[in-house]
Amino acid sequence: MKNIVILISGGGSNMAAIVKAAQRDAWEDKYQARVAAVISNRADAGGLAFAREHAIPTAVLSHQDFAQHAQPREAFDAALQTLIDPYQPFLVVLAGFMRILTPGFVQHYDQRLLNIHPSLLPAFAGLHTHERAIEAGCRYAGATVHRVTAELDHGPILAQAVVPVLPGDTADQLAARVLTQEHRIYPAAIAELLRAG
Ligand code: NHR
Ligand code: GAR
Repeated sequence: MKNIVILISGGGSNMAAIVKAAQRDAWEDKYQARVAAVISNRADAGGLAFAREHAIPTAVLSHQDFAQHAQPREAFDAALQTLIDPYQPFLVVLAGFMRILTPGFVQHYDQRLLNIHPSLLPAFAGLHTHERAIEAGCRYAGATVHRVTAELDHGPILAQAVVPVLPGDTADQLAARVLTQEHRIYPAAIAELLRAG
């Protein structure tokens, strides 16, 4: 069985889209693959309830608990690795996960770590992508599925979707339009990697 471990921080709608695609498209029969666990760095992440309702094991690892460490990010990532590794994941999928990961963590999951970023990379790496796209006068925005490398939002691109920026759009309106497309391309990109083996 190929295990997929999903990391979230919030609503988890991308995670839910992946779980639903895995069930609808019978990933377990087709690819011997399943969402094996959902891990959040926030106890109040909305997505945890969805995962529990779907009988997927969940864990919470709060980054705030590592603030007192000499190297908080390294310590958090080491603990995260300890939670993930028992699943021997084929893929570790960031889905609205909001903590920058250390080079050591990224190296450990070399080639197996994916992210979805709410912009047309290489434009607008980092945060507040929708505000920045509107501010720049972009006519098009979108989302990018990419492999995660040590350099933030710069890994090889696996899939993209484009949406128009409409006159008068607020960041929230644009975010909602982009999110709908995220729910389509993220499961599709993962299925392609599962097919490729
Ligand atoms: N880690 C690495 N090494 N490389 C990437 O490409 C990563 C990553 C971790 C997360 C997602 C990314 C996004 O799609 C992602 C890609 C968080 C931040 C951030 O600044 C930036 C980009 C992304 C995720 N986080 C703050 C931090 O100090 C915290 C912000 C918060 O908690 O709200 O880690 O956009
Ligand atoms: C998505 O738009 C995702 O691309 C973005 O946050 C949203 C999460 O929604 N990710 C980032 O901004 C990462 N920094 P979700 O929790 O409902 O999937």
